[in-house]
Amino acid sequence: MADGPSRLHSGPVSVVETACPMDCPDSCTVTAKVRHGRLVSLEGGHRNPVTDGYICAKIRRFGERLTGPDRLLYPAVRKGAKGQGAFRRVSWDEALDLVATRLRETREQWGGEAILPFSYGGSNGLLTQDTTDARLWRRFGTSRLARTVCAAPTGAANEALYGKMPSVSYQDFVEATLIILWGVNPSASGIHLVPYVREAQRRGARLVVIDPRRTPLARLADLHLAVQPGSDVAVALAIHRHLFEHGGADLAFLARHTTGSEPLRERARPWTFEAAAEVAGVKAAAIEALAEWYAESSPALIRCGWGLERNRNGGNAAMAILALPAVGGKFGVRGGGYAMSNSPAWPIERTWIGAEEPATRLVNMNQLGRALTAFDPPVKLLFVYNCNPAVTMPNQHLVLQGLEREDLFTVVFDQVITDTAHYADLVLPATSFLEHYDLARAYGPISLQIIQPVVEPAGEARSNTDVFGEICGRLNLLKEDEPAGELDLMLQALGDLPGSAGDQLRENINPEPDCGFTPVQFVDVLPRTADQRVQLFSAALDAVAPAGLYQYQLNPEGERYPLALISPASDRTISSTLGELPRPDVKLLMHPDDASRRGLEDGDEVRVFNDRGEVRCRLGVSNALRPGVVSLPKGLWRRSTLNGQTATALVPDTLTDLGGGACFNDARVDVASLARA
Ligand SMILES: Nc1nc2c(c(=O)[nH]1)N[C@H]1C(S)=C(S)[C@@H](COP(=O)(O)OP(=O)(O)OC[C@H]3O[C@@H](n4cnc5c(=O)[nH]c(N)nc54)[C@H](O)[C@@H]3O)O[C@H]1N2
Ligand SMILES: Nc1nc2c(c(=O)[nH]1)N[C@H]1C(S)=C(S)[C@@H](COP(=O)(O)OP(=O)(O)OC[C@H]3O[C@@H](n4cnc5c(=O)[nH]c(N)nc54)[C@H](O)[C@@H]3O)O[C@H]1N2
Ligand SMILES: [Mo]
Repeated sequence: MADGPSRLHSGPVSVVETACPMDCPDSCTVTAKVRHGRLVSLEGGHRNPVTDGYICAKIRRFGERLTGPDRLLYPAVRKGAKGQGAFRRVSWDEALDLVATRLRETREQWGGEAILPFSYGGSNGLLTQDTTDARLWRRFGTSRLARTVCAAPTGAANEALYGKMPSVSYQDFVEATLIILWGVNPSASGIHLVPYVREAQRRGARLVVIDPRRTPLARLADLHLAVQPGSDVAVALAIHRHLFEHGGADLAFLARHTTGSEPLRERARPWTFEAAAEVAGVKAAAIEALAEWYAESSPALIRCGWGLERNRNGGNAAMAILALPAVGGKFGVRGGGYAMSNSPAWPIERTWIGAEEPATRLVNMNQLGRALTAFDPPVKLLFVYNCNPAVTMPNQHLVLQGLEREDLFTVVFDQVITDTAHYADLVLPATSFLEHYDLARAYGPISLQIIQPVVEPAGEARSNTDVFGEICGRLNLLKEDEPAGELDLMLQALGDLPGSAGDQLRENINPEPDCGFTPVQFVDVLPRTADQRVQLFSAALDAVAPAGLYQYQLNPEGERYPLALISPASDRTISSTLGELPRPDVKLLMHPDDASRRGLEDGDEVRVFNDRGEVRCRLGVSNALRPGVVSLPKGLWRRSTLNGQTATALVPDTLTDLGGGACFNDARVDVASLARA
């Protein structure tokens, strides 16, 4: 914190180059314009060549969050009922003493595992999570958190098959002659990919989109498979079957670079085009066309997204999809293979934490509601940061029920007074990426950039590194001379980065990882499995997955609730970040057939319900959705619907087949008019 008048960029006008850490694959370079210490504008910068010159409309508006009415400016303690959001300002000293005292008392009385640190940190750089915070929790011996809300099933699949090999970067999409966008909507979730896909099309590439919704790129595709949510594993296995049975399998590649192709072939055998079409609700001929195109095209590229993983079948779906380039022999050429999270391109060890993980209780974050209401020993102290679980975790009703517990002490450390912060006993104000140092690692294209403060922190906001460093200090958990402040940690992290990345970053150069910016799979990078082969089948995982590997399971709730609810990323928020800003009418989207069957019309007020909850909002009738599927935006705040429940109220807290992931797109619901309720 500055203890005098602000000096930072306080001249008439300055231009600061920084980067965006939001949870989006792209990681834009951002040029901030500041006048007399106040932010004037945010525009695209040029250091990251892929995001060259433009940023999304959301981040352009980030200034509205920075100084908006929801911004947290001071530490404060609760003075009303939980959920009410009434607070009394306290000093940082009081606040930090309170945290330290509560941590000590809770551990003494209930044991360290009664403390649950809760963070996801998707929209954080490398320094605002897993630095002094991890040091605190590890050394103090709290419960551990499995950060599974996102990318757990796809991550488990990528790890199992390829040991998380870096994948095809955006720049190389233009080389592909067939691009399959599978369960991904870059027009909202990573906009800088779109021009590369369009350029590939201009050069003659075929485009296939597999998505229950007609997304903007689905409209421009040669083939759109509007599959039923959760059926991807069947579609992928039908393509495998075709490859194995009609000469499309690359036997030489399989022999040399893989293990386990036989069991995969066996599991694929029942999945004729007709069988897969039946489950997916699409035409068998369409799957056949896709299989033939895939067999005959090279370079053929599959972009595996995250929409398909959020389902009980998500892990198996991701495995079956990621196995396709191995069976089809699509690696070894620029633009061929698969594209997924590229964060493994920078293998960063986080040595700066300086503490080993203890063997304490591991809590799956997707079951926060259960953890707060049914665990023994109970959770008595919850410390939430980098996360907004009241609206982003499954089974919202149970999460809120847990947060309402009078005997639970909840700390929420955030930039704004989120829906979760309304339930806090203590709120702490956090800085944003425009107010602190950090490192932004992209996970679509490959890049690593420095984030630097652009303006002074609003009010008394402080950075995570500083605050957790201070708490460590109050609990005597710091070793002598250990860096615990923001800038010290930044310098330490730069020193600990692989190769000369740290030195290059200091000199404002884009560092290049060992695999290069645009790796060709099986040329520049090999699987990071023990034997450097693709593990197409693992007996261990086969035993863990409820139905076994490469198997499909039906959602039994479909019998009572005929509509599948999905809740994908929207262009208004990043998860729930920026969800506080005013947004136009929020709608449940539904196909015209499903609407007329229920006597519903566009603009009607409806209730979307199942046994878990009910969301009240307006209806949007749209043929962009396939019949039988309805959609609500991800990341809504409670104020965005008519009754304060959001999509997560309808989402089960069951876990995916692999990776313990969330089943956001595996909800079954029905819809009725509110007027007639
Ligand atoms: N603007 C914006 N950008 C974001 C985010 C955001 O909230 N807003 N979130 C960021 C984060 S945290 C993530 S993880 C990524 C996610 O980015 P994406 O990978 O694009 O994931 P989603 O938006 O969840 O879903 C993508 C598509 O999958 C479809 N889908 C849903 N269920 C299924 C299914 O069962 N099978 C198939 N084939 N498709 C299905 C949806 O209709 C949707 O169009 O985006 C990041 N970027
Ligand atoms: N219905 C539905 N829900 C979903 C999904 C879905 O598909 N459907 N997708 C899920 C996915 S993919 C994800 S990744 C999760 C994400 O869910 P969350 O992890 O809850 O992410 P956000 O909603 O972005 O909340 C992050 C919070 O951290 C705060 N923050 C940012 N930077 C800092 C910092 O430096 N310090 C501190 N202390 N706080 C900071 C932000 O202000 C924000 O309130 O949402 C999931 N929720
Ligand atoms: Mo995510």
